[in-house]
Amino acid sequence: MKITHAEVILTCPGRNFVTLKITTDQGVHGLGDATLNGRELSVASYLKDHVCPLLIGRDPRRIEDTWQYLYKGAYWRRGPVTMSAIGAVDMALWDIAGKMANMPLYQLLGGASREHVMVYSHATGRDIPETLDAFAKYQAKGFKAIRAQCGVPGMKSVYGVSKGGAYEPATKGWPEEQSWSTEKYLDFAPKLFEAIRDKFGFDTHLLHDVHHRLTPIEAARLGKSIEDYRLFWMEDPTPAENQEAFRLIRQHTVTPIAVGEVFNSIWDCKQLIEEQLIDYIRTTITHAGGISHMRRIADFAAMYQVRTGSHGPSDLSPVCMGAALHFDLWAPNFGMQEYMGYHAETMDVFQCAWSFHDGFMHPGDAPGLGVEIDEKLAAKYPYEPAYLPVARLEDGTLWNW
Ligand code: CS2
Ligand code: MG
Repeated sequence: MKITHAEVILTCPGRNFVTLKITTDQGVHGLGDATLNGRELSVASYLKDHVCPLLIGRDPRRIEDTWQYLYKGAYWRRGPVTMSAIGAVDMALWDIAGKMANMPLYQLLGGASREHVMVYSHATGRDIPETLDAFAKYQAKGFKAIRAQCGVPGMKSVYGVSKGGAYEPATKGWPEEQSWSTEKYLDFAPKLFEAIRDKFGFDTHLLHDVHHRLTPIEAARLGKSIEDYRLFWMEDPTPAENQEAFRLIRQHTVTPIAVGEVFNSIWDCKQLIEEQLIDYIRTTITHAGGISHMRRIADFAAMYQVRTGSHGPSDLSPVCMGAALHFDLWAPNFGMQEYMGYHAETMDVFQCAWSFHDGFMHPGDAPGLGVEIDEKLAAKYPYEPAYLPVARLEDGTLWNW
């Protein structure tokens, strides 16, 4: 069996997505998501110019060997562009393997470890009453876990708060400039969680994303000050390039920590996991080298009782979401899956076998990933340049967005 075609599909049905389609001489094809928000064209070029030509003629069943070939064979290892490209190839080859075996991916991985996958979505508001309303709406939809983000008094714009409609961080054109005040945020955040617990009690899991904004000692202070509200997790409390920094946070608080949406490999989370400095690892199928590499991360994490909590924003395509749900259903140490949802146009372009019911998702039983793309419709939505915002402190210093 041989790979005969590998092509990249760029489309913008509501937002940009990069999809890899690999076809075999037996007419079976597989899809992989290669979307890297704000840097889509780099991954598309990496695939088109450097990876697709190498795939032609290879045996699609040699998934592991292809992974090693692309990782070790590039000489230049890791990084979001390389690992997203490898991730897309890996996903597409698993999709082909599932279709050839006539089995859904989760069965190939070893079968379901649970009935379905708990997912969380985002309740956001410009102030506390609006966030409480949004929280109630997600509860009414059946969600058992909800992330809460809220505008902060005195700050013009805050991460995670939409300007109306579904939250979408990227904007068309040049990066938007936002401002940030740690003092105002730290003062306000506990009040948000207090209001949520007062109104809704403790039955729904409560999550929150700090989005890399604090220093380690500030993160420790936040974690300590919100312990009574028993968050499911506090996400990305401080940038994680320096993994040791999390020791300091751990010394001060028992608020659980989730990190890793910007990581690309097992090496990025090695110390965080080995020293049990986090509770949930948020790497994703697309950005962390596909199903083959994510399985390594999950198994490694399991040794230290760290569970998975994969990133699932609307800027990863439904192909990644499909792959993630198969993975989550299998992973023995699954913890939680993010599911932000998609624009209606996106769901017209991608046909998905997955389902949502009462706060849980299931990948479905279609062979492979269970996600297909309508290429004709995709062609009607050409790529549009869009970027994530940048954040500055109130004095103009560039900060972590
Ligand atoms: C986020 C994302 O989902 C999350 O937890 O941190 O919204 C993130 O900002 C985007 O995926 C960036 O592209
Ligand atoms: Mg996040």
